Parts: sequence; structure tokens; C-alpha cells
Amino acid sequence: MIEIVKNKEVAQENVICDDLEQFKTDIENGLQENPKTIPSMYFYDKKGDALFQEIMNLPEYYLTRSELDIFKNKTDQLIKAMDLQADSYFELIELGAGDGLKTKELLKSLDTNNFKFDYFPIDISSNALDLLEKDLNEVLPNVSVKTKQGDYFKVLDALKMSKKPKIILFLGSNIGNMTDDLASAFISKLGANLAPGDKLLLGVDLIKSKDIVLPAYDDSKGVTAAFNINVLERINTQLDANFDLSQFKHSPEYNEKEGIAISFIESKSDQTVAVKAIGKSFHFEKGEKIQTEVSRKYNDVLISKIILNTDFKLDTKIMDNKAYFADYILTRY
Ligand code: AVJ
Repeated sequence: MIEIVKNKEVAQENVICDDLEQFKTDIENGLQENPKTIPSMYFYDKKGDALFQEIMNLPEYYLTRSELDIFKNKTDQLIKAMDLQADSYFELIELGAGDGLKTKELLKSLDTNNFKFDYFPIDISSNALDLLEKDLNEVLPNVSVKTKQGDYFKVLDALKMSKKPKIILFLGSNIGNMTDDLASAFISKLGANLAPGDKLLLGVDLIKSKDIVLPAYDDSKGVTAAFNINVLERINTQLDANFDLSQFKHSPEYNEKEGIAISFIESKSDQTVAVKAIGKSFHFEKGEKIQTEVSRKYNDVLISKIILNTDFKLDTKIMDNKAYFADYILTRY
């Protein structure tokens, strides 16, 4: 018993160690830039995961509810658009499955209608995958769940061997954290790991007015503020820094014309922060902003542009009843 626990701890330590070098490099580079940036992937430590979970339940954060509306109420349309047949086997692969809230609705319907498939949730967090597998085994015992921990492309490369028809789910507007160029490159790379006829279900938040979008990133309870500022706490803990959290504030913006929400952390005073693990200090002027996240919103023109030089063509667009959010079904040709 003790042996196993020990091994697990060592394995986890190694993972954390690996990440730590990358974390140091990214923070050092980001804080030396002008303007300063911190990559949004570093939000998601244990506390960040919990805060994001809380964000998804906020009344202002419409994204999750809108996509859930599609998965709950337009399941038949989704299944039809993905060109699924009950009697021919396929692999359903989800990138960044998280708690599987939306996917569960689709799985329920596929299960009820006796579709033949395996569900492969991929996630960086083995903890999230364990919880998801346990939950699915309980509520949908007939669905075959094969969790895959790790980097999306490493997992896809391994799954490529099967030569079975594949449906990739990339939901929640997660692609919105990428610039349009990066999104194009990402989708191209997905295409390289798929075969003609395979599908990509891309869930994206749509461009809409500021009075709807901005509150989603500036909620009244301050959960998003805590989520944003938590990245400084993580730097304090893991990189031995001395950010005074009371001297920074959450400061989101939304450019309605471009359809881009950006989260910043703003310095409330002139101050210098030492990051011991990097061996450097960084100066912040009063009012200076660190960019921590880009949350891009989309429309048909943007999606068409992004997939222009990829091996995908646009098939179907399915929206929630308020037309806040869209699931685009793309076919690899
Ligand atoms: C998980 C990237 C889709 O950008 O809306 C939520 C993350 N950031 N509130 C988003 C997030 C602040 C979220 N994504």
C-alpha cells in the first residue's frame, strides 16, 4: 500500500518539476515583454480549476449554459450533422473534456439509440479524467469510456493507428484563447491526424454586444477576478515571488467591433516584485496592465477565414435558442 502511494507521489513530483521549468521560462519571458503578459494556461492549478468550475455556474457566464442548451435540446440535429449511423462504429474523441457536462447529454442520446462507439476523453488533468470516468460509469454504464491523459496531439497521434471513423469534440470556446493564426494552425494539425470524412465539432462563443459579453468576464461576485488574480498567487507559491495581491486588480475589456474579450491584471501602484526562482525583479507602474487572457468571439466569416487553409470544410452550424453560441460541424476532406 505505502509503496504505491510513494510511487504516485514521485510521479506527480516529476510532472510538477517538468512543468516548473516551462513555467519559469514563460513567466520570465512574459514579464519582460512590453506590454507584460502571462499565458492563460497557468490559471489552471487546483484552485484555478475550482474557480473556473464556479465561473461556469455564474449567472453572467452564459457560455456553458448556451452550449448545454444545444447539447440538451438539439441533440438529434447534432447527431444528424455529424452524420452518425447507429450501426456503424465510430470513435468520439473530446479534447479537454473537463467535467463532461455537455458531452453527457450527447452520450445519453447515443446510448439510448444504441450507437456503437467508444468515448475517448482527453485531458491534461488526470484528476479530472478519473472523476469523469467514475461519473460516466455510474450514470451511463453501457458507454465505453477510454480516458487518455496528456497532450492532445500525442494522444491523437496514437489514436490515428485505429483507422476508425473519428469525431473530434472541441467545445466550450476553448479555441478562443488562441489568436486566429494559432487557431488555424491548430485546426490544420487536427486535420493531419484525421482521415477524409472525419468530423470536428467546434464549439465557439459568438460576437455579440458588450452588455452581454463583458459581465461574463467581470461577474458581480468577483469570482472571475479571483480566478485572474490567482495566477499571481500561483507565481508566489511555485516561483517564490512576492506579489502583494492587494496591489493588483482584475481589469477586463471587450472590443465589440473585433469581438475580443481580454483580461488584464492592473497594478494599483508603482511597485517592484521579486521572483526568486527566476532571480529577477519586475517593475510595475501604477495603472500598468498585464494581459492574462484573450477570449475570442466568432462569426461565420471569421470561422471560414480560420479554416481556409486547413483540410476542413464547413458543414453545419447549430446555435442555442438565444443565438449566443454556436457548434460548427466541420468535415475533413
Ligand atoms: C475556458 C477559455 C473558454 O475564455 O471564456 C472564463 C476561460 N476566463 N472566464 C473563456 C475563462 C475567464 C474561458 N475558456
